[in-house]
Amino acid sequence: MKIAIISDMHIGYERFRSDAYAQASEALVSASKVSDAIIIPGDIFDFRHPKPDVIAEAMGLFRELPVENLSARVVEYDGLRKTYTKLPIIAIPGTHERRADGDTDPVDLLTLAGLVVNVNQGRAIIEKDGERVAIYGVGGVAEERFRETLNRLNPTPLDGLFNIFMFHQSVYELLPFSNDFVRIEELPKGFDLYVDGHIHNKVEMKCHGKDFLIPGSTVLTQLKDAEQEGKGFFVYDTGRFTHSFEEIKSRKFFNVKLKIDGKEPNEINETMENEIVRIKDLEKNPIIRFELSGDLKQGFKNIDIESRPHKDDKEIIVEVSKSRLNNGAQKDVEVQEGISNNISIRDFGMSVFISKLKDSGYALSDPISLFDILSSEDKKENVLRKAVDSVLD
Ligand SMILES: [Mn+2]
Repeated sequence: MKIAIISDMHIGYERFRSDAYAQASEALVSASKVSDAIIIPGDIFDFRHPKPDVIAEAMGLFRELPVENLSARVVEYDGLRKTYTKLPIIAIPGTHERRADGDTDPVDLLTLAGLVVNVNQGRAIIEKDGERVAIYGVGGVAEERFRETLNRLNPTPLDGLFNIFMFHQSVYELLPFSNDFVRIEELPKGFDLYVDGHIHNKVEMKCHGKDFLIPGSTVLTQLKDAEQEGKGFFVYDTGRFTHSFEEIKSRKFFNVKLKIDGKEPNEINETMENEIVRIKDLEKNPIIRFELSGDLKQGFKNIDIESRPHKDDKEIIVEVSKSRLNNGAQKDVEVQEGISNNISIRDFGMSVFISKLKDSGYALSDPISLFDILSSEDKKENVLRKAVDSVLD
């Protein structure tokens, strides 16, 4: 059986809304043409409370998929919710969709609409031509709860069929930052394939001697080195135990590191302009991030470096990071370390937030929701009101 693995589509992602939609669509449509089933390890949506137009966008994508080639069928289901389709599109909620236990998350909505099968804390068996594949899923939970969740659920493979374990967490080997992150050897044994979401770049590793695959997001979200790779999805062949990566058309990202030692702002501005022109020759509509480091020439200020060079050109997106400049912007060693450890700013901020909460002896059942509320771009008074509500909840 050929199984496509598509992850972290982040439909509704505000910064690159049309990219998120177009690239999710391309991945789903291409996957449905070349595979017998599709599995999705989380973050279909960018929010746990997507607006109706975002839900409609996602529903439209699944509703209009060319499913004729998706020839496997769901033949058994044992999970938290009912299921309303036999089509082999199997998903779990990710951290962006996670809600309190028992509450309806957006993946439940897609499930109710008969568009996907939610295997959060449960299992589906799909079948094609007599071959059976079992997919056991654990939706994203707060990192510090993942071990206890595994202990409680005790996922075990079934005899005589191909078993996939699908989850949505950080793993310590990739982000050696918090002991809350599960280690690969702690994942349940005996499965034939391990599939993880959450991490937004492509990863191919081994777990208990079997393939451990993370396809990465289909949309750019983090503007860091690893996201310069092409986006896409895996297709795993359960008969041959092999996989391939199918690239999709995606807006390309260029992370340009500039050492600016002893230069004046004018020279740097000119260098950035030239670089933008060079990249535009290579790639239409690029996203370019300049990462500046070092010291400016004595007597000059960081503020005179253009924050948005080439700003009249609406086809490109340019971001200038000055946080590694030595003078001017205040350096925060911890943040620098977090970034160089290849953790997303959001994950890093969240770990700091959770460790500060712990230090203060404040036990919250769902610190991640509070973090998301506090870091949302809503009006300040709304943020405060929601934060207070959530703490008193
Ligand atoms: Mn994600």
